[in-house]
Amino acid sequence: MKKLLCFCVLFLLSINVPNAHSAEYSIEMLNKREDGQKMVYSQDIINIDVNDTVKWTPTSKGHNVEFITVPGSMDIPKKSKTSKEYSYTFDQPGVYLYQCTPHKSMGMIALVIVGKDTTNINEISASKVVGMSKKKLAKLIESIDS
Ligand SMILES: [Cu+2]
Repeated sequence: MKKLLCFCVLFLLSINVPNAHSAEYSIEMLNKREDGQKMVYSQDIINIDVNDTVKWTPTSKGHNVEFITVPGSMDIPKKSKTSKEYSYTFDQPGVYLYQCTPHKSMGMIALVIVGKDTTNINEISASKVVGMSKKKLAKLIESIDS
């Protein structure tokens, strides 16, 4: 009985180790989303853990992923090729802002929040976005705060 209890405790401990398994999430690049929004990613904000991967799929053609603001002093990842699948593994916590280069003025921007860390939100909010993306960015940031 004691042995069984010990096994159970070990088992519970083992499944609670953070980042024991990193996950992969999928985001689609779309001309039109189910909610009627045009030129959008399937998710405006995605919350993931450190070391998780996001894979962007070119469900509609003509889109890409270009990071604008990333946490701290890390380098901005290279922008992806238009109409190609793209994956990125987020090993640094914080908020990441990205846009679609061809539709950056049409509000085609989105956020990745890694490890629930929003300490760089002021840099995100000061990011240079254009056209309809200005309003959208403000809206996205507002939705994080609430
Ligand atoms: Cu686009």
